[in-house]
Amino acid sequence: MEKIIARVIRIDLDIYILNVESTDEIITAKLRGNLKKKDNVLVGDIVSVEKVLDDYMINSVITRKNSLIRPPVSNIDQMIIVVSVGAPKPDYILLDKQIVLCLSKNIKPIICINKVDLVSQDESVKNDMEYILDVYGKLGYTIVSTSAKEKKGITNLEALLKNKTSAFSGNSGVGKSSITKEIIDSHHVVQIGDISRKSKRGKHTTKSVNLYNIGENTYILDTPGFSSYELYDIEHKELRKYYTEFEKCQCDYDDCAHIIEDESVCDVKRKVNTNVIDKGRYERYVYIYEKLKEKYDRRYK
Ligand SMILES: Nc1nc2c(ncn2[C@@H]2O[C@H](COP(=O)(O)OP(=O)(O)O)[C@@H](O)[C@H]2O)c(=O)[nH]1
Ligand SMILES: [Mg+2]
Ligand SMILES: [Zn+2]
Repeated sequence: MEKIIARVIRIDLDIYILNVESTDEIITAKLRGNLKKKDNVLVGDIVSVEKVLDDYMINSVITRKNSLIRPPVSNIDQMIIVVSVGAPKPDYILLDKQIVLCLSKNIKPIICINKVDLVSQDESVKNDMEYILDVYGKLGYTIVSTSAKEKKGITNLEALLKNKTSAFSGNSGVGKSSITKEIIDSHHVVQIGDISRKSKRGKHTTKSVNLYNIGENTYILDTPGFSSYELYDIEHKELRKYYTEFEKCQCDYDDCAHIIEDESVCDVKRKVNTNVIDKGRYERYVYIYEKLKEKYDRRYK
């Protein structure tokens, strides 16, 4: 019996489409009975497969690095958080929430500023671009600038993807599909829709989660459903752990939430007032904290 290690790149009802690690060959498989529980196997999982006569069967799932609920995916190394500097304008609350989500899931956040071709048109676009480069650059996050329209910066972005599994996120209209299409097309990725049609199961819907193999050990995740950025696992009290700029602060109390505490005891507040910490980042922290607290307070009601 042949034993194979493969990556789940798409799920069509009960058909699992896999990329075989050693050959990059694409195969379809079914689940062994013991795995047949919803969400036991996710797109992104690395699985152990056996060939039984002519059929491939998934025997087990190798321990995950991480997993997300919406979309249901696993083993994400980095998130390409796409923000557009114009049409739509950057949504900074969303950007900060996405960074928090990444840090809480051990995913490296990479900020991709798209639509940089619009910078020359408008002063406010330029200001947003400078704000992101300054504030998020100082925090140590990797930032890449692109124009999917003019095909600029895409190779810089691609260089960051090597040997990693990357998900693209960002609000609607920022250019995720344009960027991923550009990358997928240039790598001549096998069209997975064809395989699922051959299997005569389900329909090829745009909602499905696809993991594209764009080179040795390099995958990108294209999820049209990546619109829910609810911080479902995080309590308001924990939120502060995911703010890099708070790490160096010496508040008087270890459990300082940096919310109601006075400047005399809260070093975060002092650093906001002296512009060491960006005021916008802090105000958004307070906003997200309050939202998480409301949810927490409602939890048993
Ligand atoms: N000016 C400009 N428009 C872009 C750029 N990238 C995407 N767009 C346009 O923005 C709109 C939304 O792009 P899309 O890729 O569908 O965004 P998504 O919702 O994030 O997948 C489309 O009309 C694109 O043509 C860019 O770099 N510059
Ligand atoms: Mg899209
Ligand atoms: Zn504090």
